Amino acid sequence: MLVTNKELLLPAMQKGYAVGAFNIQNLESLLAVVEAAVEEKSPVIVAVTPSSIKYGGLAYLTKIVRTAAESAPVPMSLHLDHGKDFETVSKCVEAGFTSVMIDGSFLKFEENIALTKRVVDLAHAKGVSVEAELGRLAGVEESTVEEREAVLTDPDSAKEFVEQTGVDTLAVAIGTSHGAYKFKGEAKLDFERLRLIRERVNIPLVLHGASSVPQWIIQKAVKYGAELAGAKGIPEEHIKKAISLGISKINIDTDLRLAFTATIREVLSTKPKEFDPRKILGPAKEAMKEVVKSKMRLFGSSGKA
Ligand code: TD3
Ligand code: ZN
Repeated sequence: MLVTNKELLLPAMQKGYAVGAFNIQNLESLLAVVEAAVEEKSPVIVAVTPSSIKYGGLAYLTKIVRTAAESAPVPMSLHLDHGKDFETVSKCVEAGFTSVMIDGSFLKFEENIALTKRVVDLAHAKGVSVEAELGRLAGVEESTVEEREAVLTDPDSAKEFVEQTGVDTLAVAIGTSHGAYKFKGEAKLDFERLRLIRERVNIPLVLHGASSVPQWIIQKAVKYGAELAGAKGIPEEHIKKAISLGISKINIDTDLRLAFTATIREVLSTKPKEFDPRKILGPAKEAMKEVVKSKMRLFGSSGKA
């Protein structure tokens, strides 16, 4: 069934588990996520970014996700991930998304509040949930430790931001980053900061950039020709700790991409005579599905549908 993020995340916050938001771009990735949720009896968030909308088309993606949700025996939402402006958000609300993120994290505090508030007014009028972001996810290459810390979410500002905007969920920055290269040295998250934010804010909190970049997938990809030297993610124990400290929604994209493309590489190089797309993308979808299922078990959402 099709629901909003708020409906998925309030029970998660109360019971202490997290719901995964998995990015999809095409039919195969959608099937992987939905089949995983059904097999795990897990609630799930299907996430679509503006660049995926550009790739797959808003109408196509909305229709396939809503079609899946309407017949699925588990609750699912269709969520816009990293909506950058009011126009993108309103198009998605209009198209039938049940949840939107407005990412004003690059704006000044007051401007982020103003933009988020406009989105909240629009979305709530249509029964759509809103996620906003305060603080920024620093990149690994371009920033020093000091620069990374400077952009993490300030707990007092988070409280003020939530009160002033009326947003449903808040993405916080505690040291994660997007992509396959999150840390040069040891993975480090600011758990004390998360604890302080949780003390001051009583809506579901969201962790972006949460992929673990499993070494076994990297090794498989490299075995079949990928170049991924230095890829490193968030250890699974850190994810568990973040959930215990109050994270209720966890975004995963990179691990799914890695699993999918490592398997495509494997099939193409072990079966050089194969040219049926279904025989190449099918195994890739299965590999992605296994990763989604393992995330659902890690997050504690398995069996919660
Ligand atoms: O919002 N997202 C997914 C889209 C970002 C582009 O990859 C995330 O926070 C996912 O983070 P990760 O760790 O999977 O890159
Ligand atoms: Zn993100």
